Amino acid sequence: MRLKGKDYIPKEELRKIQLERLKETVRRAYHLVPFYRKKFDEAGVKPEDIKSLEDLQKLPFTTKQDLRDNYPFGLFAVPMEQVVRIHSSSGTTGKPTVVGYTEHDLRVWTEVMVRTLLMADVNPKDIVHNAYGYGLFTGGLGFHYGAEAIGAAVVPASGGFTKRQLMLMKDFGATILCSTPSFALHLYEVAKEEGYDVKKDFKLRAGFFGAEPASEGLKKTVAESWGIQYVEVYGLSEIIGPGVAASCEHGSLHVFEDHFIPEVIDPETGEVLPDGEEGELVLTTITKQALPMIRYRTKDITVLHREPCRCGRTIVQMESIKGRADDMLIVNGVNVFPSQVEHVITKVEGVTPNYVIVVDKKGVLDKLEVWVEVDERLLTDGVGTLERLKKKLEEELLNNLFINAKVKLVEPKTLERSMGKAKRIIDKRELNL
Ligand code: DLL
Repeated sequence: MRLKGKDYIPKEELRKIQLERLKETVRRAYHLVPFYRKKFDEAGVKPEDIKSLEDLQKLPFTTKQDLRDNYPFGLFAVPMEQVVRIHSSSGTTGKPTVVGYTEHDLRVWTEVMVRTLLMADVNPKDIVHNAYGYGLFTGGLGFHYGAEAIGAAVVPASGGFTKRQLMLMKDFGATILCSTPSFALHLYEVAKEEGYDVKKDFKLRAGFFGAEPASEGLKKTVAESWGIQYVEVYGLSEIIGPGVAASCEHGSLHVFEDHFIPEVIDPETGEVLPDGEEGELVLTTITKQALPMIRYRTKDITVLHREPCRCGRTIVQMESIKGRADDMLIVNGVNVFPSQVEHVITKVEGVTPNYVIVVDKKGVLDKLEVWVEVDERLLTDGVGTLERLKKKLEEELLNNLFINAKVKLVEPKTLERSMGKAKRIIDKRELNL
């Protein structure tokens, strides 16, 4: 429980710790990583110029491309004999991004994962069913080490084999589920199909969900169907893995800012935005040894808030990620994220939260089609019902998001399920060009 106290540290004290750690990180990066030295020199900044937390803004950004250009280990700040773990993120194009950890880094990671799990008071009596993928992906091992450090019993289920996972969850009496939100929904759907009485057969009391965006509607569906506390977890391998931020009992995501300093910038100009304004999240690690990340552009769109949280934690709050800048669709001039489409869908009665967005081009205009699975119970209703439902969804999308999308209702269980991160967009524009 001592670690939980770190979330309540007085703000002034926190700022002091951050500044000290930031200075040290910048010094190490400059002297140990030629890439950072070159970039800082080009920008005309020296480690000594960092005298306050605001001076962070003087430093240049780091991007995924920088990691790729220095593939695999070019940004490491320690010799390989000090590296004890390597992870990598798959990356849809080109080389993966590779990240390394020293023993100290693994301790930091475990600490933030313990603080994450304490958001639902995970304790030694808990049985933690970990359905995040084990392997190069950071989800599996990140949760594993955190839960073990608490003394809970971890079931390293990893992804896939849905029916077997349900059997183990029931037979072992899992109290905690860790998975992507889309997989949690999939587990629930299969549990119903298999005839489980979800609230009686399972002992789940909380779940830790992340690695992909989830709308408020999907979170509510997952929490209510399983009857559990929904803890959101945010993170990325470049920074550490899961455990950069986690949500408290009031649903506010808190960034563990004694380890990671967040900023929000205008993605176009790079200008730092004031708290309360939406933009791209930029993160700086201030305790990591093997791979210090300075002003890393995450491409994730969010808002920071510093007003006190009802839970009493003093560390900064972050809104749930709306989406990645890469995934933002521009439909005839209107910007829209898949999570916003999801939010609209989850508010309409008669459909499930399973959907994909198909983007195509018609002349110069982008054309959007949303395929949504209807609720099984509606299949026996007449064509008229389905037609009205389709119209209703189209109207809601237009009224809420100002986009003209065509809705296609599809039969239950026809859209592909993912065992990890869900794929929500099918972009035909690239194929047509
Ligand atoms: O997804 C780490 C993780 C594992 C986080 C398990 C939470 C739970 P990457 O594979 O490197 O790492 O992907 C990082 O996933 O930049 C976001 O775009 C997205 N992401 C992660 N958490 C959330 C979240 C892991 N809670 C990328 N909400 C990030 C929305 C998320 N997007």
